[in-house]
Formats: sequence, structure tokens, C-alpha cells
Amino acid sequence: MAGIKTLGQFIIEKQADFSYAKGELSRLLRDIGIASKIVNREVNKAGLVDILGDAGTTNIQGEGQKKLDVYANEQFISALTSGGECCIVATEEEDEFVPIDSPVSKNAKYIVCIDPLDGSSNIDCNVAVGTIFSIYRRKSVEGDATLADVLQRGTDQVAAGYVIYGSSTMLVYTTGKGVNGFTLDPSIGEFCLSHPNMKIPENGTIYSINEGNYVHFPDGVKQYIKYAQVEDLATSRPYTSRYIGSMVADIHRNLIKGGIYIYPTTAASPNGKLRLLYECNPMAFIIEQAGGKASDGFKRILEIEPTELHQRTAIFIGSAAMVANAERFMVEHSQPQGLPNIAEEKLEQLGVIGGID
Ligand code: P6P
Repeated sequence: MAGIKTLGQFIIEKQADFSYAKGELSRLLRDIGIASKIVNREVNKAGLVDILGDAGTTNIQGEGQKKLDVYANEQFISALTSGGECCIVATEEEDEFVPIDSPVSKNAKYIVCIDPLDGSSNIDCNVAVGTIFSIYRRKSVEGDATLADVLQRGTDQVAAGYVIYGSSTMLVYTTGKGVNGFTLDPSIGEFCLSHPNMKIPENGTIYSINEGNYVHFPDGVKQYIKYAQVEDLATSRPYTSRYIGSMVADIHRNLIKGGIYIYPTTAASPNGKLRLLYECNPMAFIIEQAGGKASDGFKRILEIEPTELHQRTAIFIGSAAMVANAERFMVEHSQPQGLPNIAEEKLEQLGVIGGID
């Protein structure tokens, strides 16, 4: 095992970074890692066993649940229940938050928001899918934890991570001190440190968006797509369009290579499609920790005040320079006609300088 550092060893080693930590967060991350390995086992043999296809149920989003969605949800809730470090789970697959009903967990310190299996519509065609999770410290100090403990801003996250079940299975997470990636070694059943201190390139040439929704995009997004497609060698354009239809896979690729993922408002999703608590906040925390940027086109994702469990938001996330540039298009093309131009003021608020290049 010389030179190999497992997720468990890494978590314990980093535990010293947290004066308040007495091992609870370490054990919570361990519990998530265990459930991820169980889900991975089923994802990897999907097609060989009766785990593909629809579960015949729909979640609160009105989305048909896949058998693996339901299975993954059950595995994470079970692991978090037996682990005893989490008092509430908010999951995409349940209408309401799930209080963890066990004597040990009732007074547990942590809240977990999770999308157990994102991109699950891709499972039947063997495309990468993922798990996304976000961890908060409960705010209430006595009695049962409540919705108020769940509806916390992204800036209050203690940790966030994702698992990508792709050509290999990786767990990538942050506790606010950088981003580290672990690849599952099936021969020993351990996630092993493979991508220490991950940083997203400041700029990139990949844009990820479902252009099938073009006619319904805000004008700023339409103009940005046109900008991305113009021939200009000095700014390495035209960019490359890459869209998998699985947020974790698209963002993971952009984290490695540089790029921007955009899911703006559309006619079908006037508030955006992706969910703030268990998709956008965790991915935004990770990407910011890796040196990138994440907003709704105007406002930093992590500063959005949650009001509902399954609240949705538009998201522009990835390489800092690309996101800042896309925000410029949003500001420039969101001016109500005939009103004073607020672009400069907004650009300063966004921490963006200079005009559109
Ligand atoms: P569309 C998967 O359903 C998901 O939540 C993300 O993983 C993915 O990026 C997006 O929705 C795909 O949505 O509307 O382009 O099919």
C-alpha cells in the first residue's frame, strides 16, 4: 500500500484542520463514501440485473424515478442512518426532508442535502451519472431539527462533494480547504487519492449547454452562444460544445479541462431546472474552492437565500474568466430599454472589470 492514500486515511489526516471536529464530520464523509461504493456496484452492473428502467413512481419534481434513483436514495439514507452523524437528509427523491429517526441521530450535528443519482435518465444508455452532496451544521441547538436547519445559504456549507460513476468512479470533495479527488480501486474496494488539490483552469474553450432550448434562452445567453461560435484565433474561438446531459459529468470534465456549464432559465424551467440545495450549492462550493466561479448569471450561487427545499436556480459555473464573461453578456443584454445603463455598476458588483472582449 506504499504511496496509496485512501479516502479514510486522508479524512483522518485532514481532521486536524478543524479544531471543533471530534471525528463526526470524518465519520459522516466515511458513511457517504461507503454508500457510494454500494451504489457504484449496482450502477456498474446495471443492464445485467433488473435495476434498469423506470420505478413506476414520480418524485416531487414530477420526474419519473428510475429504479436506480430509488435504490441510490435508499442506500444513502440507510448509510447516514446507521452512521449516526446526520439528523436530517434532504434528498431530491423525497417530497419533504427526512428526519433520521434513531436515538443517536436525533442530536447529530450535521444536515445532508443530496441528489442520490443525478442524470439518471442516462443510465439506460450507459452514460456517466453522479451523486451530489452538501453538508451543513444544524443551526438549532435543541429539540428536533427543522426545515430552517436545511434552508441555509451555500456559504454555510461545511463540506460538499460529488461521485461520478463513469469510465472510473471518482469521489471529489471539499471541506473549504481546497478540492481533492479519489478514484475507486475495485481491487481493494477503496477510494484512493488520485487528484490532490484540484484547480480549474482560469479560462477554457468548452461550453456546455442544451442548445435545443435556444429559442427560450434569455437574450444574454443567446448572445454568449453566438460569441462562443465566432471565429477568433486570439481568444481561441470558436469554442467546443460538449453537453452530456449529466451535470456531474459535464462539470467534472470542465474542472479538469476548463470550461463553462450553463443551465439558464427556459420556458420549461422559468426559474432554472437545477436545484439549489443539492445540486447548485455543492457544485458551486467545489468549483469556487478549485478557483472557479458560479452564479445565476448575476448573483453568486452560494449567496442565494434558500426559501424552499426543492428550489431551482439558473446556473453559470466553471472557469472564472468564462463565467465572468458570460455574466457580462447577461448584464449587457438584460437592460430594460430606455432605462439608465446599470452595466458598469453591476459589473463592479460582480467583481468584473473591463468591457466585453
Ligand atoms: P436537459 C439531469 O436530469 C440534470 O439534472 C443534469 O444532470 C443535466 O445537466 C440536466 O438535468 C439535463 O437537462 O434539460 O438538458 O435534459
